[in-house]
Amino acid sequence: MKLEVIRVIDDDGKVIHPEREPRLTGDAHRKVLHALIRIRMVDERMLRLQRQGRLGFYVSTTGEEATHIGAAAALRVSDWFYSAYREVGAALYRGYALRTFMCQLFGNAEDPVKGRQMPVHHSVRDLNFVTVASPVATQIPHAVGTAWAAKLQRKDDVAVAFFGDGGTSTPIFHTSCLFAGVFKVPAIIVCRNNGWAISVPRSVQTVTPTFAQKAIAYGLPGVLVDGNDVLAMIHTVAEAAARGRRGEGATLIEARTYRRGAHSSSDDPSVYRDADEPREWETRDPIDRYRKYLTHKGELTADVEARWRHEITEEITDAIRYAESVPPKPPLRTMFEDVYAEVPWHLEEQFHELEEHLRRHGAKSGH
Ligand SMILES: Cc1ncc(C[n+]2csc(CCOP(=O)(O)OP(=O)(O)O)c2C)c(N)n1
Ligand SMILES: [Mg+2]
Repeated sequence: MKLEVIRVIDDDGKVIHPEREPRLTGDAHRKVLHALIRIRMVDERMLRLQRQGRLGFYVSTTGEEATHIGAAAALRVSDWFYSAYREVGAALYRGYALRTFMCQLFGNAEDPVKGRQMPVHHSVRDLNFVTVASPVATQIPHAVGTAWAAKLQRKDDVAVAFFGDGGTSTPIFHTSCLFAGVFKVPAIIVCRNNGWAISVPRSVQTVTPTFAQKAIAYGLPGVLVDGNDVLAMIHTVAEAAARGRRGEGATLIEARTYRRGAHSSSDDPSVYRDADEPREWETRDPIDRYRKYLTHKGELTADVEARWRHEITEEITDAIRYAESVPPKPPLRTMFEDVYAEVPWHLEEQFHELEEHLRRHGAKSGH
């Protein structure tokens, strides 16, 4: 079976499908481009910070930004965003503050998740951006369940789940699609196919030519989209959201893109991947394509982008300085909080024992 790859612009930013072109204002377009550039620049700085030994771990999304920024631009903030570790740009797009983002990476006293998660596992409750999931694909049933809840409550919210090509090899991907189909829930199930699952290439992840076609078995529409075309992402996710809100159920989307960088700051792809492969994908860069489109349209000039880049550099420097100035660890007591609404007596006792222990052995305890 052959699926068309949904595109709006070509690699030179020329519109090839005007009927799919999202009708955005100039400001809305600039907001999307700014978000793409911002997450690219944040990734570059964070990787350098990690190499300098100032940050323990980082995951970048270089080359894949349009997948989740496009989705964020197509949805409302009231829609639920469930992601893996490569879609944090969606939280930034929704307004997650860069200083808070940095505090999470440092696990310091102002980290909203109180040092209980690895860096990059952001959780932004007021923006409906649910805790980043690292166990592969666990976020898919969560999103489907949330979508089901919206349906039962007769709300017109949708829930989107982002995961990688590797996620499709898990049982929960299949059960989630099956459930979403049977219960007709307003979920948008997005496989961000970036060609690799750490060192496992897409060719051994599945024998079907696309991931999108798996939708047929679950009675869902399956859409294949160019994940490096942000306008195609906006178009596809907006259509899926409209279906969900009309009560027509879930959509499975395969967004084709490519992981240009390492899996994470702990990975070295040179031992398993030909160095020419990422270079080929640089010619399909989502930012370059969109910049050309906006320039042709007369919505962008080089000085505007230069100003943004200057401002973003300053903003990142400020966020790093801020995070490095905050006490490096969350208060000890936070270890005993949040499981119960009120800390019960036995945990209270353990906290006091720990305090006593630290009084005696503080210098050795490292806190
Ligand atoms: C259940 C589970 N198994 C294994 C791992 C280790 N692991 C972390 S990321 C990853 C690969 C994920 O690849 P993919 O889904 O394609 O996402 P990508 O990293 O390419 O964005 C694996 C196997 C894990 N985190 N969780
Ligand atoms: Mg992958």
